[in-house]
Amino acid sequence: MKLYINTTSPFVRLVRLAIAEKGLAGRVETEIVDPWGDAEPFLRANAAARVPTLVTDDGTPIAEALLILRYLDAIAPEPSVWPARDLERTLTVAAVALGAIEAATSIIIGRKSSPTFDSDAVGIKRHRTMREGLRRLDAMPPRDFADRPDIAGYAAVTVVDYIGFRFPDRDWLADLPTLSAWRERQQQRESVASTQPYTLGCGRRSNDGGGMVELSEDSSNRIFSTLSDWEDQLKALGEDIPIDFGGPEP
Ligand SMILES: N[C@@H](CCC(=O)N[C@@H](CS)C(=O)NCC(=O)O)C(=O)O
Repeated sequence: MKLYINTTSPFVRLVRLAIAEKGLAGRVETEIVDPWGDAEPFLRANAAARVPTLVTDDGTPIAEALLILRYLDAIAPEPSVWPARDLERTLTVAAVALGAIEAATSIIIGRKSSPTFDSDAVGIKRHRTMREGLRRLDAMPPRDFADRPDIAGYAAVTVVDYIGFRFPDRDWLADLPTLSAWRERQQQRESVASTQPYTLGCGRRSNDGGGMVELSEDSSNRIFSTLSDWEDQLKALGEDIPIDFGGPEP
């Protein structure tokens, strides 16, 4: 399978968390793309040209994070993304976190067309959604990954890290001790530690002008976990053309 990703997207992270927890990493080749670059194979796989996009082993494209998660549950049922036990609570918590993820990315994307997006009516509502979402997660945290990795935990860890990463002007968890402690406890989990968002990298643009980054054969078979991991792979390529993945894409 091929998964089109970037290194920052919270929607990509939801999928990468499930891939790691389900032990599927060895079956998924990842390719970093610029979602605004319209690289041909990526655009062919997803008319919306958004990450994540999965292409299955038989070439079937599947876009949208939640639909990809549905597929991953079908091919690797355990641990289930949405286990039957306590399903209602799991979905409630996940919905709060997913709402805040949507709000955060809509601000980052909104800034591309309107520099005043944050202070416009929609931006103000999105900021409230982030604040209120985190407050509700503090009141109703998910299970620890060690207990059960599911959609609630995936979405909560993703939103906490993404908001801290993209909106670093304040300490979002300062008044949220329960959520802060919950996040801290997940840090040792391999899937969590290895999927944190990061920006900036160096690589080699492919010649088709589509914005793809060429990676060595063996490095393209894995998910990059940290910036230094990414840099190590690029050093091995011997290429040094800066490519900024930390630009406006969420
Ligand atoms: N609903 C989609 C959202 C995906 C999404 O918005 N991805 C962003 C990166 S976080 C993207 O590719 N944006 C490019 C664009 O909006 O054209 C999902 O769940 O997968």
